[in-house]
Amino acid sequence: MTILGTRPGVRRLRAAAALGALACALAALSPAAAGAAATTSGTIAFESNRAGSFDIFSMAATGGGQARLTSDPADDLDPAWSPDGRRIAFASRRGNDLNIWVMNADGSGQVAVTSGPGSDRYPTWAPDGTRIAFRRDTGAQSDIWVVGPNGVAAPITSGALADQPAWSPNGSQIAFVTTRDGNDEVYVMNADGTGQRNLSANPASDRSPHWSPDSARIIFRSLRLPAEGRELFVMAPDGSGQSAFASSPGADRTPSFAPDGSGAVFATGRFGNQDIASIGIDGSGLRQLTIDPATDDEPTWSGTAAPPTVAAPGGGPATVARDLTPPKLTLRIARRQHLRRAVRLVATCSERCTLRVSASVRTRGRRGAPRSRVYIRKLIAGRATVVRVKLSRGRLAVIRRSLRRGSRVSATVTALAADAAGNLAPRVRQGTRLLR
Ligand SMILES: [Ca+2]
Ligand SMILES: [Ca+2]
Ligand SMILES: [Ca+2]
Ligand SMILES: [Ca+2]
Repeated sequence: MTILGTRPGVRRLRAAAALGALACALAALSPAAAGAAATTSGTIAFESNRAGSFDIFSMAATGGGQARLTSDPADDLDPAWSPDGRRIAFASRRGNDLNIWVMNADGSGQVAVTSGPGSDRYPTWAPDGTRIAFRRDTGAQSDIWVVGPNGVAAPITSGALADQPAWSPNGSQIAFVTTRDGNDEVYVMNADGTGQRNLSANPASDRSPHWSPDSARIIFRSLRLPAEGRELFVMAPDGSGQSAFASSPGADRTPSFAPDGSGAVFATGRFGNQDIASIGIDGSGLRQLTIDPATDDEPTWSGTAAPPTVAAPGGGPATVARDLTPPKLTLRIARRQHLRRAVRLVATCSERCTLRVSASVRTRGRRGAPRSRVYIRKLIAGRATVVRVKLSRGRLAVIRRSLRRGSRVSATVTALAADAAGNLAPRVRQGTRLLR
């Protein structure tokens, strides 16, 4: 989907104003949903390919202050906060070999801590901050290794077909993924590699385990609900009480607990491309945190890392972690649509906004597939901007036929606003309007 011309000349602005007068404002948001959202404090690291290769980024838990921490042309993946929040371990393919690296939380001091043959990924810190467990895949074997402060790495499993280790915050156990039983299962073992046992025990794929801060719960993603795709589950560390806490038609993956246990941050396809979102541990309070059209993945949340800082436009101090009151965003769908190529909207924001728009058009009660590509538009405070949501030729033909037959045609538009620091409004604005 593409947003067409936005340079509204004076005439178009007048036309927009006229359209605005004709069109009724879209439905206002309902008040905050019941239930507990995840905290908005702390700092989140994640990977994104928005600058070409994958890099590690950090941001406030409101989405504000997004900072790029690595800039190597090789892929940088799998960030993991040290327990004190001062360093980030990650995997990097520099030199065409995957190894574990460590850097300071601001991206300085990047140094490899493993080397040599084998693809090393998924670092996870021991709670004392001196050792890092990771997966080493040599092609013949895939096991969990631990590298200590002296730089010496040693395996703690043998022939385990193991992947994605996660060290419990109390230090006693490491959860991991293995295919030894014919499908992906979440296992747990003692931190020395003994006592391995299957926790998930389900024929569907179960991956990406991560511990709650009190080591009393493990979240993971499972494909066991085939109609839903990848969904987030929680269970006790003995495998009991497995239940889904986040599910939607869009795939949810790579969950990580909030530092206070109030919820989780995860990667999701719910918003048209892969983005980072947070959600309360009871499944309420979904909040989108990234709006970039690139792939954003593998988020991890620290309660002790220093919050990100960015300079405000103009040089003043930026309010980076703002629990944003949604800017007053008005969306109108023009009543008289010519429907040559697009549904025409008029958007006005009370402050500088980054706007993501998606739309679906329903004919005779049949909903068209919501547009999955993302429009990113920057709106200037208070200025009405015409936005055209382009539709496919086939979709337009169907809509025109419906209109000729006198059928009802309605458009639903969803928009999310962000402030200048990148904090995203906690909820979207959505409205539906009859085109005829
Ligand atoms: Ca990179
Ligand atoms: Ca290597
Ligand atoms: Ca399984
Ligand atoms: Ca994205």
